[in-house]
Amino acid sequence: MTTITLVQGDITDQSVDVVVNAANSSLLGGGGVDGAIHRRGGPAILDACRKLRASHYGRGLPTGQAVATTAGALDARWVIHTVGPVYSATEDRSDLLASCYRESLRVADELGARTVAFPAVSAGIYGWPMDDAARIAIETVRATPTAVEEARFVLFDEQAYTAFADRLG
Ligand code: AR6
Repeated sequence: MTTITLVQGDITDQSVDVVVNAANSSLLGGGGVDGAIHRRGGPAILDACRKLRASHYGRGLPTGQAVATTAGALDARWVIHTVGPVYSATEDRSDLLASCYRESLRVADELGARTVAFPAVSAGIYGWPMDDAARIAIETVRATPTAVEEARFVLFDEQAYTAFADRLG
């Protein structure tokens, strides 16, 4: 059984096996949680991302997929980079967002990780409404078979924390 826990705070402060990054398909960094992870984790993460681009993802990491690198100077063993969908009011992209969580857990299982910290993927710059992002995140983690013992959602502000807490019940 995977225990879902909620923390309000900064994901780069977490001591876990895996920190999940809400990346973009370039894997070359950006703003939001992606910027924070690269800043705090240092250049080893970007180096590893560049190598992955050269070896596997010349066209970018597709939306909904996930890939692992070193966690650099973070207090974690790996960063799993996943690319959330940009929110659309006219097209249902929920399954792509769910895929981010499923694929991250699949990669975490391959690595043998037991504790995984997730941000609210797509709920920042990519514009996903927080309540719906929380619903998809929690439903998907609950429904995904995994050896991960703790899935920790790390929510940056009170509004995000409350949205996840309401969903968790
Ligand atoms: N710890 C935890 N959560 C955070 C942190 C942090 N340090 N910083 C921001 N958040 P976002 P997205 C929250 O925008 O929507 C980047 O440029 C934030 O408040 O980081 O998937 C990438 O390169 C929000 O609730 O990710 C992509 O281009 C949540 O994390 C694009 O942004 C996700 O917000 C991805 O956009």
